[in-house]
Amino acid sequence: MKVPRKEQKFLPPDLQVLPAPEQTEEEKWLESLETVLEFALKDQGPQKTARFLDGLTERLRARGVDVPRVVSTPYINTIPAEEQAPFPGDREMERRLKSYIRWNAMAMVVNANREHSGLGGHISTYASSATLCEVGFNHFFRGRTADFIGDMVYFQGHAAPGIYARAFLEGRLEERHLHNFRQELAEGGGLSSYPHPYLMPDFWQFPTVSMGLGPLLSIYQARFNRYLRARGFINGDEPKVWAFIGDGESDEPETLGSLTLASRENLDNLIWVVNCNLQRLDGPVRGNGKIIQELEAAFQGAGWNVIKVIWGSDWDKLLAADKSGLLLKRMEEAVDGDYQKYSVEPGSYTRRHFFGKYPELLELVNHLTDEQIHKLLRGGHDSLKVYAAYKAAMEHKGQPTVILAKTVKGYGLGEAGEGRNITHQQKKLNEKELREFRARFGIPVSDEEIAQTPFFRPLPESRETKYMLDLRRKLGGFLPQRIVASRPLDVPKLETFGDLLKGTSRTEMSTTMGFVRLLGSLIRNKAIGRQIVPIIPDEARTFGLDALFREIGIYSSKGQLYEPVDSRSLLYYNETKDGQILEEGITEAGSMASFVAAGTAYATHGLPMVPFYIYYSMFGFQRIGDLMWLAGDIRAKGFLLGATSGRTTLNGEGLQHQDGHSLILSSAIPTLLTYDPAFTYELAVIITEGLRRMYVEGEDVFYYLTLYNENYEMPPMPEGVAEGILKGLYRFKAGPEKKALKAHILGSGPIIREAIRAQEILAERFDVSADVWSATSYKLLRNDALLTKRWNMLHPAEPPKTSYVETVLAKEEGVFVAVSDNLKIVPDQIAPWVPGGLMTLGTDGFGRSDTRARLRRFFEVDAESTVVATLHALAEKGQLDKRVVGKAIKDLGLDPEKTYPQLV
Ligand SMILES: Cc1ncc(C[n+]2csc(CCOP(=O)(O)OP(=O)(O)O)c2C)c(N)n1
Ligand SMILES: [Mg+2]
Repeated sequence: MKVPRKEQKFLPPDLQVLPAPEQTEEEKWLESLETVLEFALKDQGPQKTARFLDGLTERLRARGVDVPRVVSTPYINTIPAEEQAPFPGDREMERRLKSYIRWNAMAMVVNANREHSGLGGHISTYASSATLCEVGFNHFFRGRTADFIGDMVYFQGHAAPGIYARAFLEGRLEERHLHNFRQELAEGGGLSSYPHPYLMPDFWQFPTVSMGLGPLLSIYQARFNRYLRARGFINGDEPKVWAFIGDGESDEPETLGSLTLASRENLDNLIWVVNCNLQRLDGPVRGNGKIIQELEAAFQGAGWNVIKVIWGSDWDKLLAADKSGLLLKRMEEAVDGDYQKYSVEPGSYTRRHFFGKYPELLELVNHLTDEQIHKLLRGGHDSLKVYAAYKAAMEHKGQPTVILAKTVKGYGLGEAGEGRNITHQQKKLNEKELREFRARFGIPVSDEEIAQTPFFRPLPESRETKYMLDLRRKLGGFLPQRIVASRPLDVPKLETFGDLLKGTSRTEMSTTMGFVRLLGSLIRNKAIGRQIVPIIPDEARTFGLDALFREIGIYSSKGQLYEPVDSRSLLYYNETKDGQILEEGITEAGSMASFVAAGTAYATHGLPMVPFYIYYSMFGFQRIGDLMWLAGDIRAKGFLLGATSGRTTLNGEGLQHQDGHSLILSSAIPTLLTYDPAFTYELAVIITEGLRRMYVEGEDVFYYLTLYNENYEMPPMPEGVAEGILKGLYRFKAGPEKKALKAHILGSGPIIREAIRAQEILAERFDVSADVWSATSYKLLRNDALLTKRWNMLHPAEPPKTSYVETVLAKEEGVFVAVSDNLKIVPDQIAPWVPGGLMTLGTDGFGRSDTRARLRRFFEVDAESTVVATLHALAEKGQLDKRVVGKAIKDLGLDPEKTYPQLV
């Protein structure tokens, strides 16, 4: 350790090497290196010097010298001015067009909120990203043509006004649309607040506004594009996937969580643009630091190509003129909070506080007025810099690229919000602010009109419009645009799954095993087998899907570079370049992103792919519910399979694993059909119908099925139950005739077997005939009942209709009891339509690890508890003496004083 002499006195005596008057060898070396450095700085400037040093470090490393890795580079543009690709466009024309778009984007929000305060919307985000978007639109984003699928662009969700404003200039939207921004229920419809394919299915492709989901999806989309290519589904020009992301958004774990997948997979078809306006909603993203440097380190470490676009062209001259290196030093010293301040204060402030720190720097800007200093552009507002960065990103090979572009939030809003902490939520501009905006961007709106904030669009025959449309034409057409043109699939008929329909007679099987067989059969199906995309987050062995490893292979862009340890076994871990399985590792979010990419391939690629995503049901809606909600919005198709479901059926894993509520969470997604099947034939019926509805009829729905791991004998499919299975309820096993009392027990999943056992006890010991029903979907029963009820209310003069559940149960006598391995609220969804009400048993409360039998007694969903509940329901109706219930509790061994797991 070399310690400067003046600090040595703080060292313990044995480490002090006093005196050392002579120059050491090391000091001599340093001195000569400094001479070289000084020469380089003077002659070549700081940027080049920094690169020389980088080069030198690389050479040292190549010779085996252990130079510590640097994860961030100097706070300047990655592409030096002299290496910048020339800008091919008409700058003045593009500036004008961009100004009109800025104006209209602002006007949309201001108008909406003037008429209806509280509608909201964002001005300042697009104001900061206009150049980033426009350079892309004019020069890079390729539209869909007959032989090119088009680039896939994820726009920052709350920059939507800018995207609408551009579509308006292009003639794709009219004034009335812009007037109805955020007023979708207005006459003639309106524009959705954010990108929502569900609401604007011909326009938006990718929902993004839930922070972090867009970035995550874009990585998996780029990877899925490669998967389709590797499997021979697509060829020709490769689309680029672009994602525009906020710097604040980078705080979301979903944003940065999958970066290494993109580099590992060499996704050079992926370009991220992080709009580093240094602010999020409340204030600065990293006031005390530098978000660009922090992100550079993260991306660099994750193996991405990083291009920083920090300074606009005006700074090139200053950097070149600064031979002292002090400008770079000052740039590095100032924290983001300072830079935010410079964007708010006048140029005189920046002169004094930024340049003024070192007298040499003051000289550097002597020739500039305060106004000119204030207007020194940040890189993300300079089309030349942005163009050069995009071009370099397009050409970069072997890695994904991130462009970190420094901008000003609310750029152009002046006192109405530019760089201010309140800018994110600024929705109103007063007349003075509007006039300033107009002047700054040269908007041809008259004094009389300005207070009305009219939209402005150059005439179709104007040079501006022609210029803009011409560029789009050359790039293949408009964007964003969602086009669905995929062929229907030749889906299998139910008989194909004969094995699952005829039952297992004496051998035992779980619904999970049944599903694995069904999936195997689908994969082997000649017509659609190749279209099936099995997705698993590291649980294939848990669910018994490992047999597929060898059969269809695990997708890996690298193939298998090693000999797997189990290569001699039949089911070895088989990674191949054209593998069909997406084995995602331990990432439910990543797996769901793959589901979305595969489930939307019918639109993004015109290819009907069928994802089956199978996972631990507890780590689905509970963990990544927002992504599943998005799957509905983006109109993804496919099957979600929540395996190891049931709070008592998955028994040993305990509290964190045992799911009894995914059916409730999933019920909230409007286009998701949820099912809780008990038997393998039910699975076959539901999946066959799902394939038909989604891939033949083209319905934009998707499916959630719970799967359980309890083995039991699977009965053969009874006659005539298909409709009931699909609608949510059918009689599975009628009770014996000639009993004194009548009851009905609705069971689902494996708990139906407790219902069957209860049926036997009730008949044998209590003279009650109970029918057992299989309730496959309470959600669908309820929705149908709700719709019927509403129709009846609104059509008082017409004969009332009856819902399916009412029709089926109307003729039945006796009491109704429901039991399942889920929260009581799951069956309770249909209670209002059950004649005489519903007595429900369920698994409310935190799970425990124990045997199934003990757990079922604990949660009171076993046969004995079901018997008592049925007798209680009969007693409540006055059909049975309550003392019989008391005796049953005792005889069946139930403890009336035990606490119930649900505590509050
Ligand atoms: C998951 C999620 N959390 C919170 C929000 C609310 N929200 C919308 S924009 C925003 C700030 C975004 O800041 P940044 O990502 O830096 O984007 P900028 O507007 O600065 O470009 C927040 C918190 C959201 N849309 N999604
Ligand atoms: Mg921001």
